[in-house]
Order: sequence, then C-alpha cells, then structure tokens
Amino acid sequence: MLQFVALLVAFATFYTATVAHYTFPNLIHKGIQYPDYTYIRRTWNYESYWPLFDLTSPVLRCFTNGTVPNPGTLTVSAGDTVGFTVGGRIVHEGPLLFYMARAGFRQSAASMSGSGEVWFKINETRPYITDVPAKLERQKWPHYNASEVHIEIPSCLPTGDYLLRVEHIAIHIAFDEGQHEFFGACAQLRVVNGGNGVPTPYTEFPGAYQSDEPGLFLDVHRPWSLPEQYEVPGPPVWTC
Ligand SMILES: *[C@@H]1O[C@H](CO)[C@@H](O)[C@H](O)[C@H]1NC(C)=O
Ligand SMILES: *[C@@H]1O[C@H](CO)[C@@H](O)[C@H](O)[C@H]1NC(C)=O
Ligand SMILES: *[C@@H]1O[C@H](CO)[C@@H](O)[C@H](O)[C@H]1NC(C)=O
Ligand SMILES: [Cu+2]
Repeated sequence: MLQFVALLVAFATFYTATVAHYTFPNLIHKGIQYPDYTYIRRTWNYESYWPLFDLTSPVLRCFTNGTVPNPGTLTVSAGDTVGFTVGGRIVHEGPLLFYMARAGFRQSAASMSGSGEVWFKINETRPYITDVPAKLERQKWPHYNASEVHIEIPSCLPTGDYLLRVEHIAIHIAFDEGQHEFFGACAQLRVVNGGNGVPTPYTEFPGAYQSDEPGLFLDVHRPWSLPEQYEVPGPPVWTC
C-alpha cells in the first residue's frame, strides 16, 4: 500500500511537471528539427519544466541558471522562419513573445550574456477577438495547445550574431499578483543575408516587466477581462 502511494505521488509529480508545464528544447529550421539544446541554451527547468515567477531574476534573461553545456550557433538568413518545439504543450492561457539581442563588439552569439538594454521585440500574439465568451480563456490564445511555435527572422535585420528569445507568459492564475508563470529559452543564431533595419526600442531582462502591470495582473476568467483590451507586456514590436 505504501509503495502504491509512493508511486501515485511520483506519478502526480511527474504529471504536474511535464504535462502541465512546458519547455522549448529543439530548434527547427528548413524542415530539420535539431536534437535537444543543440542551438538552444539548456534552460534551468529542462528536467522540472517548472515555471519562473521571479521577474527580478537574471534567470529571466535566457531561462538559464548555473552551468549550461555550450550549444552551437545556427546560421540562418534574414527572412527565414525558425521554430521551437514545445516540450509538453502550451497548456496555459497567455501571450507568446519573441525577442532578439545582437552580440556586441568582440562578442558572439555563444559568448554574449544578453545583459543590459539589448533586447528588442519582434513578435507577440494577441488574443483572438470573438463574440462569446468575452473572456481571455484558452480558446482566445493563438498558441494554446501548440506543440511547435514559429517566428520569421525580420528580413531587414542586419547581418550578425544574435540571441533569439522565445517566451510564453501564462496568466491563468494571475488574479493574484505575482502568479504569472514564465517559460522560455534562447537560441544562438548567426544571421546572414541581412539588411539595414534599425531595431527599436530596447529593453532588458530582468527589468522589462512589472508584476502589477495590466498584462500580468488580471483575472482572465472574468467577463471584464476583454481580449481587445489585453495589454501584452514589454515594449512595442519592431518591424522592418
Ligand atoms: C539559480 O541558481 C541560484 C544559485 O545556485 C539559486 O539560488 C536559485 O534558486 C536558482 N534560481 C532558479 C530560478 O533556479
Ligand atoms: C507575428 O507572428 C504571426 C504568426 O504567429 C504572424 O501572423 C504575424 O504577422 C507576426 N507579426 C509580425 C509583426 O511579424
Ligand atoms: C491538443 O492537441 C492534441 C493533438 O492535436 C489533441 O489530441 C488534444 O485534444 C488537444 N488538447 C486540447 C486541450 O485542446
Ligand atoms: Cu502552471
């Protein structure tokens, strides 16, 4: 009986960690899905799948903590589409965001830390606006239940080394301040065939988000949380 209970507890823990939460382990480019954390920095939660709550933690930058086995850097062209697999599925309500940061002088995608005001946003998902029910629940989010997510590298992005940061913010229990769950990862890219775009504005991680801002502190289950009024956290999206 004790053994049975232990097994149940073990199963419940596994279920919570891996079924209810998610990671972004594989990069996809031109139809090839690369092995786990080949071009993506291995995240702090790669085994636990646990969400990050602390908006002031440097872990928010690339979702890494401690030793990260050195990943490679994938060469892509500006304008290419790059994907991330979802370890698990995106099983919470909330927006999906993509940011990039360029490597500084004498840095590479592999050596850059991503600290400072170096990040610009290249995409964010808004909730669908439909008539009923006028709430922000699951069916309102374009990436709900997704097993892969994709992003186009801006075609005018200058040639260079970059980190590409994917982020999903779960707000299903954000009716209590601080109960926003952050999931994400950074891929290391060398962008070629670039253009003359000038990304703006820049932000930093940690620092981009406040736990009491409207997009992170709201009750998605209430009718007054209208999809058209949802304010996606972070700076505006930069486009070419
Ligand atoms: C990151 O690592 C530090 C030091 O090992 C630890 O105190 C902290 O709890 C870790 N944070 C996360 C989110 O894992
Ligand atoms: C953001 O990505 C979606 C696909 O998920 C795409 O339809 C949309 O055009 C993109 N927005 C920008 C500004 O690139
Ligand atoms: C998620 O997608 C899978 C595969 O397409 C499907 O079997 C499952 O029912 C979906 N789950 C939800 C909650 O929509
Ligand atoms: Cu959760």
